[in-house]
Amino acid sequence: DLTASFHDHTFQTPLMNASGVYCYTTEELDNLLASKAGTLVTKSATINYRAGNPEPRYRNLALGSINSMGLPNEGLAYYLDYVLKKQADPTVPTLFLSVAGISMAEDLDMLSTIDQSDFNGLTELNLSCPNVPGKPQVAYDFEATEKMLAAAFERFHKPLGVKLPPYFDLTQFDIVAQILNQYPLAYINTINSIGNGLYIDVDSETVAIKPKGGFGGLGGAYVLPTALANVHAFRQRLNPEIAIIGTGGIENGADVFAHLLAGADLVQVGTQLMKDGPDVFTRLAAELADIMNAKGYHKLADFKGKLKTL
Ligand code: ORO
Repeated sequence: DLTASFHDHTFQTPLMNASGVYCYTTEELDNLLASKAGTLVTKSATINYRAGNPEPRYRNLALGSINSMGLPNEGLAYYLDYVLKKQADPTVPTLFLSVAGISMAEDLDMLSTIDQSDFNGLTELNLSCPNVPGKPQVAYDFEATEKMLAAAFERFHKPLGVKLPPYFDLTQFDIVAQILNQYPLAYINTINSIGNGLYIDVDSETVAIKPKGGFGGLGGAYVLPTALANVHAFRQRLNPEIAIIGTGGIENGADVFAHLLAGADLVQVGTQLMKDGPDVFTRLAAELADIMNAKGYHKLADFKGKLKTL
């Protein structure tokens, strides 16, 4: 039984896409709904359509991926319209709607629009896009993060989560958790890609992607231990009411199991979904079930958050 409870909701599996991957168009979103994913999240939206950065802007690598998409998206109305249509269908699970304004004003504007809509799913505020030239990742600025959350909760009355960048120093986890614990967040999603990696092809002596001279967010196997550390460090520090989505480096069922063991309630798949398409969820669900059977676990709660130390 792979049923996952999350906030006030249950999903058939704990698996879903990571925002940005396979979720730009209604066709891709429909394909995710038809897959073994328990639910989905839409591509982070800005108010208006954005073309994003020049191509090539995504590369699969042997150990993961590098991207500098620059928030290409169809605009908030497109994704809000999609989730509103789907929520009328009782066979469709609760959906996640992601927003990533280029400024705090744009974030607040989109949150107000969603608040005033009939959307009854979960909203994810992306505070961690590393790829808009000239724009810092909001959640590395602790003062800006606190201001953002205070302003967000003044006008937003629906379940809200935040997408965080990876942190690396244990004092950062202490500071960020102390900020997050002051607000009635439904969840956090950790991690976004590890920002501003640089992949170099030695044969051609060139970078792998065009934007920002080759600097881009890393995903895949490169990031798994960092992702697990962020899930676990936040689970140790956050109020128990704040759920956690673990994202980063999932290639197989064992990686899903590790995220759940570290304390994730749901997990998201980015690079591997890019490589395999939505059928990846069939394989991951089967591999997770096999591991659980071999260990004698019947449900996720049997091991979720129960990581052992030495
Ligand atoms: N890429 C990422 O890795 N994370 C984001 O939040 C956004 C993008 C992008 O659109 O470039």
